[in-house]
Amino acid sequence: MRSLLSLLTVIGLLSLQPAIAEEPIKATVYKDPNCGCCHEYVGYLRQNGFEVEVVDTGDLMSIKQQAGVPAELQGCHSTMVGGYVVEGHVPADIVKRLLQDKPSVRGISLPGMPQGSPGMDGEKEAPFVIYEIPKVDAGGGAPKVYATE
Ligand SMILES: [Cu+2]
Repeated sequence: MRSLLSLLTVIGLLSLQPAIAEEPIKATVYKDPNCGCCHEYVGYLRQNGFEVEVVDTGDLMSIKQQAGVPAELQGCHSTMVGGYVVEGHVPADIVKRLLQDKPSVRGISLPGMPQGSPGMDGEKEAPFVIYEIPKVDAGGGAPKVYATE
């Protein structure tokens, strides 16, 4: 009886494994309908295990204001994922790290649409610097670096 139970447990764990690995991460991307690189970024997220809902809007500004993104950290599109806001062309592995680490921030941002970043054309010329979007406005202080890639 006991070995049957443990066998069932093993089978149960085995069948759980792929479900966990393949579970898509739900995200919503707010973008301008005419933004090409934003559209490319949505495709990139989908290729990297995200289930993306796209909201086209001509009023991104109020979305960013509601999300508490300061002007200097605003990207060309806003991705809402796991209670965070992700601004701009942030690499997927860094978004996944954010969701695992769960830091006490509003979100993260890769400002300025650097060449060669996910969804952007061109060759990468310098490391991507991803900043924290603080929960409380830092009041003019320099933004903290979350990750460099
Ligand atoms: Cu862009």
